[in-house]
Amino acid sequence: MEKIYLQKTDAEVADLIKEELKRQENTIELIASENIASKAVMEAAGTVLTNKYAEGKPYKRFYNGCEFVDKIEALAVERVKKLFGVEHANVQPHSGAQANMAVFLYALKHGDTVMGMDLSNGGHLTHGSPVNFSGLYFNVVSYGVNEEGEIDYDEVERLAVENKPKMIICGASNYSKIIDFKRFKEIADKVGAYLMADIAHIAGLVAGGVHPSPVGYADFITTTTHKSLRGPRGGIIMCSNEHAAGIDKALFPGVQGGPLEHIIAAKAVALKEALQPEFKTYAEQIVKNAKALAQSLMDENIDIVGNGTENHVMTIDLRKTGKTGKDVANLLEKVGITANKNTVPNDPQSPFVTSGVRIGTPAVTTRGFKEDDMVEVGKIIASAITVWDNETALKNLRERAQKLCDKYPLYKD
Ligand code: DSN
Repeated sequence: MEKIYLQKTDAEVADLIKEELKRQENTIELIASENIASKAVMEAAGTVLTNKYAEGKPYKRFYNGCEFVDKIEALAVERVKKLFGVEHANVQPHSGAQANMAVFLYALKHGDTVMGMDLSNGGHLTHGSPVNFSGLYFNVVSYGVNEEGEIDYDEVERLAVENKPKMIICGASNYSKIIDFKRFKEIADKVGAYLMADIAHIAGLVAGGVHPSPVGYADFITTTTHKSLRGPRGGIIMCSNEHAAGIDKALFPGVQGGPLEHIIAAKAVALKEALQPEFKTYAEQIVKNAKALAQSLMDENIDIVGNGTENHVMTIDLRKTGKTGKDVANLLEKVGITANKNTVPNDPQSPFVTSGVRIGTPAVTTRGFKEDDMVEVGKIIASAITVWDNETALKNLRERAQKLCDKYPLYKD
């Protein structure tokens, strides 16, 4: 991955990228929303396609010279349709947030009522957080999870009947159970609401057939491409033909200008990878690894919200330890494990401190970690929380983490 021209032109940036590569190589990445894109994906992202303006849709552009980007974008669209079995796909969203914004613009009017999962209960900023456009310009009714970290569907139904939202959002950034899309659709139908499924976190699991698909239930499906789907950073919107023209118009010119064709090419490559039989094995292994990690932690007397996971993600509940999520996430970085602080249900701490740490397995599974390795990762985490500020013990744990990193190089050639 030598970057000859970059090194000559801007050694400062080139050296920092090298440092970041080293950091990734020598760290066990447990941030549930991160992954390790293939060299092919990165190669496509770093191409002359970055030079091209292509506002509009394939074969209907506002600029000339789009012959090849048209073909690339059309390929990406076809691959999304095949992978998820949808009628229409737009691969232009720069991110999941932009994809969600376009759905809001298409489906809602300023001030309409929308229901989504509360951010501190595992939802997402764009699902109605008061500091986000979704919370600032719409009337938001939030639902949460119970102490076991599960959505209470009866409560969602009660809130929907009471508040008559125009759209209900399902999907989460931190949810360790399987989402019941059918039940959400029944609730949405009962109150005449649109249903939007944001599958950003689980897209790879849905693509791999490990989690149920919202297709056939949700009116709009949005996702990012860089989480469990393992592509470049970006977003996708999927819907039926009925909403296709409106959704496309909401994204461009409604939300975005020119699409990032270099990233769209990288999305096409990632989608081709996700269509291979090996991807199904990968998706299955993500969940097996998450279950093994959850079990290992619980065996070491560490609480997990909901006592396990059916997903790629789980939350360590630190309440009985007296430690905070913020401090434990910083401690883990010392022993070579990256994770992020996260609230637990009914968290007594603020979102900046928290009583939990979110951990997930998409990235380590890409590296090749298997269940046995996850047991060791669980032991390292549990020991770190116990030994706390014993520098010698922490150094020893750092060495154990390094052994796992050395066993599974980030990029094999
Ligand atoms: N920030 C992402 C996550 O970490 O889950 C969601 O967009």
